[in-house]
Amino acid sequence: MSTPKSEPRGVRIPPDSDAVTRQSGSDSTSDTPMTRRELVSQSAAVVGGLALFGTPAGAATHSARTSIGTASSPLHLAPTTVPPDVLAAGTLAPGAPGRDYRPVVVPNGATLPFRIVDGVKVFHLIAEEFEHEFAPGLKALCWGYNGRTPGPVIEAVEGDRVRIYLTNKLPEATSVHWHGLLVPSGMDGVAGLSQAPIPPGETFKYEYTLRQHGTYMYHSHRDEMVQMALGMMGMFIIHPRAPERAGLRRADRDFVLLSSEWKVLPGARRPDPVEMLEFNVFTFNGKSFPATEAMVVEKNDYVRIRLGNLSAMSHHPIHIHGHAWRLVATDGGPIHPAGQWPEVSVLVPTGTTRTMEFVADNPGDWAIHCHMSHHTMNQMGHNGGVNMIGVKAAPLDAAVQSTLPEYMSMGTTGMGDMAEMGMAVPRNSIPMLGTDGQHGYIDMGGILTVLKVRERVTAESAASWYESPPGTLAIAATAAELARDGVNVS
Ligand SMILES: [Cu+2]
Repeated sequence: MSTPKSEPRGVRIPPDSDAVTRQSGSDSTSDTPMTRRELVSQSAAVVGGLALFGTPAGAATHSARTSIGTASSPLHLAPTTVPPDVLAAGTLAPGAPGRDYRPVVVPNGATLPFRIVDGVKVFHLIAEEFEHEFAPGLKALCWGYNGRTPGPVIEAVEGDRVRIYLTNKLPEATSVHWHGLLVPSGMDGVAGLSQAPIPPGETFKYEYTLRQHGTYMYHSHRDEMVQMALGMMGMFIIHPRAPERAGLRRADRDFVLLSSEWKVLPGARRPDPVEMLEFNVFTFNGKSFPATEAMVVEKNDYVRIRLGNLSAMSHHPIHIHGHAWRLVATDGGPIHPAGQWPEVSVLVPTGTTRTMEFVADNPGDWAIHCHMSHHTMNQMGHNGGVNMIGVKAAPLDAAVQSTLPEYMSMGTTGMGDMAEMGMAVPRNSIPMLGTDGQHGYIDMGGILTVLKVRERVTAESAASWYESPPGTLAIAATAAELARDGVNVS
């Protein structure tokens, strides 16, 4: 890629972002105007400022002005808040939760524990089969990591050295790819291309230094069609080492949601990996609404939601109610503030992540869901067969009832009420499952969750529905109101 020397892609480099910005182009070639000698001397200056990393941001007043990986670094470089040679030196202490980052929240999920051995963060993933519940009433044998799908979130800090063991307890070979991570080729995890497949029973070791920050993923890269359809995926979060230095805001609540899609025929024991079109189970973090765990935040919290999508075939436009959010990063890196679009829906194509941030300033219960209406529907919405809407069913019902007295046509006025009728369903299936809300039945499922914005988060306010203040709830219009406003409903 040819990068303009001083103003990559039209982004103006602030006059003071000299040394490291330029130096950061050094490891790749000659597209910066700096000589090798200049580079060495400036690197020394940078290393001199190294002690500042790991100290509170306010204490750091100058030195290594790293490009923020957004505004001023050429696009082919890793998004980083510390100079590349500092990362390469491998001298940064392992990032610690609380000190270096505020841990993410994983609704319905978990983060992967680690131990530190000689300065290296050691993780252990176990690829295995287990029984997974998508929502009450629907279980299937899935494949994933450490007993869950998606696998536990790997959470680390830019500059960390990580060593990740993968033990294969599946009946076939596997491998794991680090989606979006800038790793050595031999660590990239594509079976056959970058490494040998990991046979059943074997444990492989991946080890590299995290030289970027952002929202990434991991997933099987061997027999992907089968292994990913059965659930072999997870998220990989790398916190910036020095966010304030790079103008990045710390979030009060930092959520991680990975969407996926499945074909589970009613009564089937396993998801069908051969399905290409007609998926019937749609999930956030492996759960279909109403099994998705609500995301609870306090009014005026600065909220980050990291959306990943590893569906086999679908892209998901994820929509937020009651707020507008900004797209601040993708799995390619952070977006310069000037380029951050305000949105209320963001398309998350499969194989990507989208990181959204907003101030939760609007108290209430707000849906966050895929806007493809078939993706907020559970199984039977897709196996329902005949379209009965508008059909005058009485004559048909009368005819059928002569042999099947219980028979009644369904769905002639729409399907919204079918969910709560509690119709008999095939074993191990969730035909039209929704749930009781405060104001009636919520007839949705799939990729939907609830953002609860509370004045004060307590166990009680988190567990209950939002109570609308007087005058702020839609209710039936009175005759007097209709007359007053000249609304004729006859
Ligand atoms: Cu969708």
